[in-house]
Amino acid sequence: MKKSPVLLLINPWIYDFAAHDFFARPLGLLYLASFLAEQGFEVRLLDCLDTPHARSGTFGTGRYPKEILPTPQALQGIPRRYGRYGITEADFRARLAATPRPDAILVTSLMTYWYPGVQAAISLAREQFPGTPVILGGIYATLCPEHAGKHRGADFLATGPGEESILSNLAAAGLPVPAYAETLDLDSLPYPALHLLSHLSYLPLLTSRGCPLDCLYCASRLLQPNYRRRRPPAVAEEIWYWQERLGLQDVAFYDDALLLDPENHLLVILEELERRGLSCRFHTPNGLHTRLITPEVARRLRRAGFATLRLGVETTGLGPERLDHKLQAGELEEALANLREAGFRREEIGVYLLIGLPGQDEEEVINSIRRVKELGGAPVLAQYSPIPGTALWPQAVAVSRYDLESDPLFHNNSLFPCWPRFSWERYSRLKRLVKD
Ligand code: B12
Ligand code: SF4
Repeated sequence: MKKSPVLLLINPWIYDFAAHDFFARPLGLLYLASFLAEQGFEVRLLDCLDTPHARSGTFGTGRYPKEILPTPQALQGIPRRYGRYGITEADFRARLAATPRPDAILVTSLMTYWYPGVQAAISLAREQFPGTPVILGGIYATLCPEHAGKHRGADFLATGPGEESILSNLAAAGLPVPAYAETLDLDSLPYPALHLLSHLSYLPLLTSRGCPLDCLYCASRLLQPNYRRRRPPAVAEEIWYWQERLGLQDVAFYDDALLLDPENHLLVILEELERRGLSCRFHTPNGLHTRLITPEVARRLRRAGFATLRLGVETTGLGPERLDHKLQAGELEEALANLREAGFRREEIGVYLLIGLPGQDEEEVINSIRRVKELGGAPVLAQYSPIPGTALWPQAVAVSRYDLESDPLFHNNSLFPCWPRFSWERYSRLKRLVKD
């Protein structure tokens, strides 16, 4: 029998000032892994973030191990400790050494400003396997193709959804690939290869890809140009499948637009789970569309066991300066009242407030924090990260005190790159206001 080509899939380290596993797993790479296994490849995974940290927080979240590193030249002067999050370099080398020589190495990428981790992983993998082709894909590769192409040491760069491009990239790298008829039907893809992770503590789940809205600061459309949904029974079946095998109760939705058209999507999924007698604890680390939280939706979320809610609100201001089309007068008030009425406690209702936007006034943030608290929600400050290709990018570049176009390190949200008068003291004041 002919031997299957071996592919080594790598999820690199995070290099940053701060990182927390708040339901973060490399779902894109895991989807690619199962897709390739189905196409006949032998797939090996090396996930730099798959450490036993997970149970240090609630619901399987937690703190990654961190090794302090020198701060890169471009970020000098930031009074926080830069470092590498995840497994140690020695561990990475040992795992590479224990892997049979692969026919190709596939590397994923997430935040644009985490590229030093990508670079480090590629360079060590090349040391161990000289001559093996390296293909880089994922979010950083898609949002910064020029930078990724020039600087990261891969032989091939893949942008956009990997299922559409990986076979032609492997063929270009000289591997034999099967014929494959592309499909837009998400339910025809195999489940992500969650079983390859050693320390999984919750199920990451996607019921759709993309988002039909177009908020000025968001990259959703650049990453997934078509909004597509799975069929509700297929989603329920996947949850059942993983619960049977992995016995995990916590489920984290990764959707950009989970709540759209609830009567035909999320509520049907929840109904199906109830019919099957499945009990889960759900988390929505990505913001939900606030205006869609009707009394009925709120009741159903409560009954189904939603434990971590995050609402995508940006700001409570309703003037023309809003950068999204997500909220109109009275909608936040109504959504929060509906959630409280359904039995959610304040600390369970996290309301994302985007801070550090170009031209954003600190007063507006203060008002938003106060308003959310008054309404019975818990404000959660989400620091803005400027993203190339988004409608807000030109303005971000114009106001930033960093040369955003020269280096994606400057997209780091910890820098507040688009608040010209930023100071840690101001930020601490805002954080205190959230807590008080
Ligand atoms: C889920 C999600 C999260 C999750 C966890 C993500 C994770 N795995 O770690 C949570 C909620 C924790 C999160 C947090 C944040 N996130 Co986020 N997140 C997302 C989201 C919605 C989906 C990512 C995802 O899993 N998609 C599903 C999979 C299937 O798609 P995928 O990863 O892209 O993979 C596909 C392709 O890229 C490709 N591919 C992937 N790897 C490879 C490899 C090869 C070789 C090939 C060929 C192809 C390939 O094929 C895959 C399958 O089709 C994206 C937006 C989006 N629509 O993508 C934002 C996004 C990545 N997040 C973003 C931001 C800003 C943040 C935060 C900073 C928000 C904040 N202010 O706090 C934090 C920071 C996280 C941290 N740890 O510090 C930005 C990116 C900013 C940037 N500069 O890069 C995005 C783009 C959203 C946006 N605003 O537009 N996030
Ligand atoms: S609603 Fe959310 S996912 Fe959709 S475009 Fe706006 S920020 Fe992006």
